[in-house]
Amino acid sequence: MDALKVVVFGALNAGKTTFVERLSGNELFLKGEYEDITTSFDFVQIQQGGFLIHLFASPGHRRFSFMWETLATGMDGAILLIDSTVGITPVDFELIKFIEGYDVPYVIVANKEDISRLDPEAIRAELNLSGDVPIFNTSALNNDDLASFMDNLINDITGKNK
Ligand SMILES: Nc1nc2c(ncn2[C@@H]2O[C@H](COP(=O)(O)OP(=O)(O)OP(=O)(O)O)[C@@H](O)[C@H]2O)c(=O)[nH]1
Ligand SMILES: [Mg+2]
Repeated sequence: MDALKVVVFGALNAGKTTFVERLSGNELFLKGEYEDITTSFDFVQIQQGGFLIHLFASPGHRRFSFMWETLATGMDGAILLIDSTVGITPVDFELIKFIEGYDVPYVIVANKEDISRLDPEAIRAELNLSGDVPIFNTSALNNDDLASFMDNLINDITGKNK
């Protein structure tokens, strides 16, 4: 089975660990946290769309941003999680720039829509994203279909969305 590497990025507390946990059925191979803050990274493998996906979640704390590059090495696609309760922050701008430097498909997921919801087109305008970057709203806690975002990303990676 072909393997793909996908990395979830996002600001502190955006819900990255929750997202990968729920997507994988709550069974992370590695959960790198101390007192609920990710201090290393999370890792799990899932099978989807005929691929074995090596799924990583980065630490959100700015102090650990030196690890982004290590995690991004060899990635085939990325997910940027935005905390809808906070809105778009400077770290999101930085992460977009960082991810775009890798020239891989990525999707934006505005999380915690159960508390507040950001308009996808307002996100697109604020982050100055082209029309082909998919932007979704979700709640990692409540949505049982997080796999659909991964499907969308897999299709972008494999060119099926084209
Ligand atoms: N209401 C709500 N809470 C959420 C959602 N997703 C995550 N949370 C909560 O937000 C908090 C942070 O979640 P984490 O998954 O640890 O966030 P993270 O992005 O991995 O945090 P760091 O890795 O430390 O940056 C936890 O209390 C989660 O339960 C959501 O969709 N809705
Ligand atoms: Mg985390």
